[in-house]
Amino acid sequence: MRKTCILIGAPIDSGQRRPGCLMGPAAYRVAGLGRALADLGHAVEDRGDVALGPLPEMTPPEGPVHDLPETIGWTAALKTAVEEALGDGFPIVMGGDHSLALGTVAGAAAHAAAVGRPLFLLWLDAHSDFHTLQTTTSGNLHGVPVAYAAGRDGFDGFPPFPAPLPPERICLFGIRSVDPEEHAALLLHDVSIIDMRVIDEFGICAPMREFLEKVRAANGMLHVSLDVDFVDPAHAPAVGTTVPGGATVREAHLVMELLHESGLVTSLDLVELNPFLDERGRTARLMVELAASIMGRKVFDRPTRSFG
Ligand code: HAR
Ligand code: MN
Ligand code: MN
Ligand code: MN
Repeated sequence: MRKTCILIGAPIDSGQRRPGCLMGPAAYRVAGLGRALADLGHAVEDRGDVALGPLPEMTPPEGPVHDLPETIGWTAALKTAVEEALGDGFPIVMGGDHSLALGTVAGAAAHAAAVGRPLFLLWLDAHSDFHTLQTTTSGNLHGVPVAYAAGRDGFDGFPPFPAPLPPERICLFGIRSVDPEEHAALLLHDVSIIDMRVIDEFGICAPMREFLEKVRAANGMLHVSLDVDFVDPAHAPAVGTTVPGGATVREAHLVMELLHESGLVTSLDLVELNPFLDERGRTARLMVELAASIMGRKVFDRPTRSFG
């Protein structure tokens, strides 16, 4: 189905300490994201980069939390951008580190609440990103957005999350790095956890289909947040937080193909690309190809689902 893809640049690197993610939107444009989507027959509207609004006045908290006012500022800006874009089409947010999802998921949740549908969240990542401002030891706020979306306490200074997601509407897929505090909190929440151990044993398809069936049965909207480090660093080196043992290129494409076939995805983040760490643009190009897969590109376009 032809969609109106709305590209939103989110040049954000306040969510961690290594500079470079703010070049992400430019790298996606150079790698031809818009062209790839247009080639699939979609309408493409690039809304440019989101601007950071006024920062909240606050005394920075004690402890490790890094760049809190900036991150709160970006959260407000991205929430508005995604909520508006969902009224007009299919938002694709070009990050920027994963702290941008504090805003994008909030925007999607606000839109879903307004249209009276439940929002589901698929988190494709090496990490669970389930810290709060209180539990993070690194202080890097790219490690907290799932907890914010789940409505956990510990987000002083942030706007309250609109319509927090019950944990059973959240799926962490591909994870293989979970801090002790996150682990303890996840045990108390019924988030569905498809870690690499599950994927090794059952493959991509069965767990993904199970989650998608839940979304379909609830007539849900589905926000997909794709972290570069979901893919194994051998194929996607341009990320600050590499964890070996990730998805292969084909596994990542298969996830995207299943998501496309489901017809359930309503918004997408592309996060954590650090072009400064890339090798001749290969990670940026892989991410563009994965985005094309989720928007309908196929290896071979069979008229029916048969293999003869
Ligand atoms: N859990 C670690 C921390 O909080 C690492 C978080 C890394 N997060 C991302 N996004 N790169 O998934 O510091
Ligand atoms: Mn900083
Ligand atoms: Mn992440
Ligand atoms: Mn990650």
